[in-house]
Amino acid sequence: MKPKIRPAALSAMVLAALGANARQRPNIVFIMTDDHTMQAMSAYDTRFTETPNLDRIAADGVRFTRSFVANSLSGPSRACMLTGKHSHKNGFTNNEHSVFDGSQPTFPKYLQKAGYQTALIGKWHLQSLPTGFDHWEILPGQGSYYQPAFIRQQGDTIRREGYVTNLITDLSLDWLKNQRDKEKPFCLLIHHKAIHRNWMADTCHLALYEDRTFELPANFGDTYEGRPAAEAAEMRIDRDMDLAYDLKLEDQTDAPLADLVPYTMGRMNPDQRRKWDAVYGPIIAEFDSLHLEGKELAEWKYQRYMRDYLKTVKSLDENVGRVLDYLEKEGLADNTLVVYCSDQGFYMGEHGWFDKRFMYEESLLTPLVMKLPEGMSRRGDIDEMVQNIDYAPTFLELAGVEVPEDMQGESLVPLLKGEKPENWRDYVYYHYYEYPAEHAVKRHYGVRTDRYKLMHFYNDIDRWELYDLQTDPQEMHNLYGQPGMEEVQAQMHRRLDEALKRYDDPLSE
Ligand SMILES: [Ca+2]
Repeated sequence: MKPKIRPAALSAMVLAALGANARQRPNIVFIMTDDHTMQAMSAYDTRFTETPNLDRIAADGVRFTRSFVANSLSGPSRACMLTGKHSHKNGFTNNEHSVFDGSQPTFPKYLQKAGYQTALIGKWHLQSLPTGFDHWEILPGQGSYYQPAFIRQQGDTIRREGYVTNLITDLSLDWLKNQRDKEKPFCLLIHHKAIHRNWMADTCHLALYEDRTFELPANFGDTYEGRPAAEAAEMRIDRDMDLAYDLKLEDQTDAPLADLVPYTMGRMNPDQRRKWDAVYGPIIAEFDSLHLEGKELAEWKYQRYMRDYLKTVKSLDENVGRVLDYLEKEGLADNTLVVYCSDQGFYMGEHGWFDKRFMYEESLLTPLVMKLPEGMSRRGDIDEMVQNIDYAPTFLELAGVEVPEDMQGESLVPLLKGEKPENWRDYVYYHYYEYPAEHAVKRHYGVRTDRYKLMHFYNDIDRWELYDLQTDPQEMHNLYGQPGMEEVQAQMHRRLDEALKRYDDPLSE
């Protein structure tokens, strides 16, 4: 005989259970920026700038000291995060030709199915439109710093007045305050356009750092000996950084990328333009009077690059602070996981470069700090090797959703609870595909262990590189094939073979 429960009582019980559940499950605020590197975040590196708000997240929570990406490029990195899978599995290998297959499972879809409300504001950069979100508003492609266009869920594209980092934050706060269903746990992705090239600051930060001179990295004058793929890359500050487009010297009309200037500077309104000219007018005049060449020109460009980049970071830091303040004020902070990361690291003059793509440390690493919800006791540094394919399984486990077998990342929840898991991964696997393309970084893959890194550049080149990160952290000395390295080299090859098989990369066939 079936137990007799009156329908009204039953629904009250179900609602009570759901309500309790909804209160317990933590919210997720996943803040990501573009091309923000550890060297420019004071929780990691205090040489160049202060990022007090980003550092608040780490101070109240955890800082990952060895946080890596699987493919150091915008779209591919985002696809790895959404799916918890390496590029060859999620299909988005490069920005030039890939289109994200939005019908595949992603963490927002799993969370949505589990009763979370999901939203995405800002940069998306995956060619197809977002799926798995209750609400979204995205920048087309890379987006613009001033008066950016946004594609809205209802299908139209509108141009919003203002500076992109402020606007993405305004829209995110508006969703939190006015649009979400407050009965449900939520997962909000705040994905910024900043600090992507061409590093245009908000008008209130234009004068920052103009009196600062930044120390050059020790390997700024790298000559790429023993590293032909590094030599072939076109991302040198002295040769490839564009005076007009990158450094905003608008009178340099014969610079290679000068024709792009109207698409960036041309978007400013008269008030923004006036403030801009007040700062950059004298800089242009100074440059024209100096007639710099060679080393002096390279170093002048480096200083301009550093200043513009760091000004753009400042606005980002302040806007992240607004979100943290809101969560605290509304009593949401205690039960919310706040994640801050970038889609990859970036070169700040190391090897003479800007940009990313390579498996060398500066762009293989990415900042990752988290403020933890109630019940997670870990604080301080987490030194285990983690990767951006780990975010999806982490969010799922936190939400009480079973992590699907085919996700390749590892949930970070045990680390966040303060456990010391045995058998944590002892290498990360990396694979970069976008070649031939801008910046001419050749295709390569490899593994990085605690101490060593093995990389293979392929396609129109066949070269191996091996580094001892303990004795050569700047990766200047390729030890591949060097006497005395036989054992390490053989060991690293075994590791790489194991990684290719483990992650089922077609290269393993
Ligand atoms: Ca990026």
